[in-house]
Amino acid sequence: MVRLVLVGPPGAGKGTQAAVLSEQLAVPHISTGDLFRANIGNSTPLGQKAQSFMDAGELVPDEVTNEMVRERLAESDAQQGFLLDGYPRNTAQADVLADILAENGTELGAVLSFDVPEEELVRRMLARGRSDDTEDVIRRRLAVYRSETEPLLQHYGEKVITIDAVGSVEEITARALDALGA
Ligand code: B4P
Repeated sequence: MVRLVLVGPPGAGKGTQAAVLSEQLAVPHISTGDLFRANIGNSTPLGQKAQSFMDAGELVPDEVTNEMVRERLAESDAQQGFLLDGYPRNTAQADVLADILAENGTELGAVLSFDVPEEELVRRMLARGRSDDTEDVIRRRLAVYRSETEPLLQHYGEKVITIDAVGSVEEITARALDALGA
């Protein structure tokens, strides 16, 4: 069963690849960034909590994020596997995810790490132009990635599969599927 996490700096193309890979692997694509943006769009209490953190390039507090993911993973479509995009983003979230999975008698299969040089990340995000893609906020998100998220690669150790995520979308999908043996 596919239980996969995508890790990478902001703008690395996690969301882009997750959309394709979830179809190819026939598992739901669960993106915490997309879930937050949908809540913001619908002006829910959760969206109101998340917005100021996202606008500043900071992580949304763990208790908000973890609860949202716990509820999403309890839905029926996630019982046959999942592809998590942008979660966990720090080791505390990774511990909660391990607990959620252990409660269901399962564990993560693999962690796909996206490797992209910083200047390419900044170029992609400035071209995308989302509301949190201004130069100052991008720099903050990159700093938060280095301090909070990158340590996950050490934390997950042998589960990590690193792919070169520079190239066309199709090339990167092929590398990811190849690395996963799919
Ligand atoms: P996310 O929504 O996760 O976004 P991201 O890291 O910026 O982007 P991603 O890597 O998915 O890149 P994409 O495919 O879009 O996070 C946004 C915010 O939400 C965070 O800053 C945080 O505040 C909050 N958040 C989310 N999860 C959280 C958590 N677990 N805990 C706390 N807070 C959380 O690609 C980027 C651009 O590159 C696109 O324009 C794309 O078209 C382009 N692109 C993709 N592949 C390309 C390629 N091969 N070549 C050229 N361009 C490419």
